[in-house]
Amino acid sequence: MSEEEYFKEYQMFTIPSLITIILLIFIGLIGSNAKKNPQIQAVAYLKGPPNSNNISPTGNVTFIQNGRSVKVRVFITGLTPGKHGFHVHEKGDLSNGCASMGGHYNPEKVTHGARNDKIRHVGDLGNVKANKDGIVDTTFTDRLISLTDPRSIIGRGVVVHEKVDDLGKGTSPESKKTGNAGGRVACGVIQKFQSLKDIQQFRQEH
Ligand SMILES: [Cu+2]
Ligand SMILES: [Zn+2]
Repeated sequence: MSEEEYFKEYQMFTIPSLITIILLIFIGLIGSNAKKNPQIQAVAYLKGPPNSNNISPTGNVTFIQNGRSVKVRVFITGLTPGKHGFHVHEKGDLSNGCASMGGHYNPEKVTHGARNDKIRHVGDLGNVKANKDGIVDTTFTDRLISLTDPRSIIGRGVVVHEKVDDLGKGTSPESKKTGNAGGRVACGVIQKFQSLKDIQQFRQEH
């Protein structure tokens, strides 16, 4: 066998083999990803009316169920700098903008509180803090909200408020109900997602 023939045969053998190996690696990666991601996930795309600077707050909140707790990732732009009350509200109803989302999600009919308080609304997620550019970029874990029954927040609303939530520590009676967080500057409906494809499709539709 000449060197050229040998090389041709070598190529014929190796190129299809390489393709097969690459394909197998890909299939393996997809498979392991599916196994690694059995968690229930949800997302809310937030939108709000233009503020005094004519900027509309927008953002997204991602929820990942991790055993009994839920990891919450928040990204919002267009807010005024400082702390803003951040809650899950009862209804995923945008028929009258953020105003139709009802009160704080409170299935146990208790008083308003901070995220780390023993007594709080299920929807009480405290405050998020916007930096000097009006951006919130934060992650936290909560043990009371859930993406499964009976305290599921799927189909309910996320609301970002104009002002800081006093976490039930204020002096007015309203403090134990709403935290005096003021108006609603952005909101969105919490939607369940199984895969990245669902998220892409949802983004195209909205
Ligand atoms: Cu609220
Ligand atoms: Zn509350």
